[in-house]
Amino acid sequence: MAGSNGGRIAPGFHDRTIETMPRPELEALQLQRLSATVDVVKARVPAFKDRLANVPTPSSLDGIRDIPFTKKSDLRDNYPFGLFAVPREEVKRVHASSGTTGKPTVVGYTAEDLTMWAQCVARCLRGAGIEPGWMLHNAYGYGLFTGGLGLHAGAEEAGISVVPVSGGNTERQLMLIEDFAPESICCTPSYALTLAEHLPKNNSLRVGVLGAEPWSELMREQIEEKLSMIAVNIYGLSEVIGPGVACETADRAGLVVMEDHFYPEIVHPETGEVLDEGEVGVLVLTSLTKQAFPILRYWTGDLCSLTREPSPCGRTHARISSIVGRSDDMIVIRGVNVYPSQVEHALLGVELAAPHFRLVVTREGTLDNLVVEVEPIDGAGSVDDIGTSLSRSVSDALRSSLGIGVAVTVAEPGSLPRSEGGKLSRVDDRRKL
Ligand code: DLL
Repeated sequence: MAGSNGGRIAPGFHDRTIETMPRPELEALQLQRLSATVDVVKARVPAFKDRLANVPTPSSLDGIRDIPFTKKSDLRDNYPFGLFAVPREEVKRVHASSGTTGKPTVVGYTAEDLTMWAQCVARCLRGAGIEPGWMLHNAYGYGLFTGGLGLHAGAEEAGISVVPVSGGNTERQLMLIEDFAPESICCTPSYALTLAEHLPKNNSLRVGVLGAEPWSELMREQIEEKLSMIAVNIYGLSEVIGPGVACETADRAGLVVMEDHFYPEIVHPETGEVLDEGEVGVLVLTSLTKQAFPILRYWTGDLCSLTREPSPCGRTHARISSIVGRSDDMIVIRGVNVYPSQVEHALLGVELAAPHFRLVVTREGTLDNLVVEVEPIDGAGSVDDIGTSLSRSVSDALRSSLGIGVAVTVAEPGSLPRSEGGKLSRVDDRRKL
């Protein structure tokens, strides 16, 4: 696939030997590391002693299925450090992600964990086609969020010059991109679209490494077209390490899981049964080398599929599809399951609709009601002129993709919330109020 700004961006390697390791060797390594991790959790995490008492040390990779799932509630119940497997003084760093209910989810790293994490992110950046010596504008938030510091360390590990801008202050970000002329950028995809509203097409960027929130193929096309760069999907979650669990290469052929460190399974959202390759289900991840906070069969809630076919670039590690939704951000409208990503997908196919939208969910009596708020693209005309026809086109697109009719309102261009660098919540759920 051609990068749009002057030539093909080719996937590189940070650790070719590991990244192209024959699968039988990789699986032997995984089994050895899995067994060690299970033994460590049993011995050093008292909170899981009872739960794991009857779980045998796996003698094959399928043995992982005897281990119960770990859920977000386990982290909350053992807040802040109750699931750590090393003494507090060996924890060199903590991160946390905002919880939905007050207390954050806290995770910890030893010095070796931080090195491993940086190596995973370095593989992501090199695979995305970023070369040592290039500059990376890092607009992920620095702080408790894993995005900023995670990408920062990976860039340094890969020999990439990093500009630690963090999130927010879009004016300054635009100035720095113009003045420093970085070849690459990392930020959320919604923030890349915010920047694209102001940056000229002939900018210096060639590669964007975007993630931390769901985005669609159509959104990728828009970002690539508006910024004339390739846009590569990076995935991760703080509970498992942060960014760098999986990432596309410049080929954009699925997200390669760093399988020597994280063991992926796809399971049925209701039964928990392990699904076959290609089937969509919940991604469950087990850390294979983490020391401070080893995690067994973590229920990510993220829905995707998996393949173990080798990648076009020669990588042998399994690949996951883009995240198609979460098992828990699903909105049920008149019995139909609706994911924000489906709405986004439908919207991006409507000619005059901007890629900014919000889902407002209200409850009338016992019925949930969904209103989709959209904006026309700049220059499409005033809301008075085109509002009615745009809302009809969007309703039609939503009816054909969701199978139900939903109300659509058209807002003034620029009025819906934009990403300020952090994750953008597209759902305004007023049922809880
Ligand atoms: O978002 C880590 C990260 C930082 C990933 C920077 C990529 C880039 P958390 O704040 O713990 O960690 O949120 C994790 O975000 O379970 C997914 O639901 C969602 N998510 C992360 N990456 C993607 C992606 C970071 N590429 C949660 N596509 C995960 C879809 C994503 N969803």
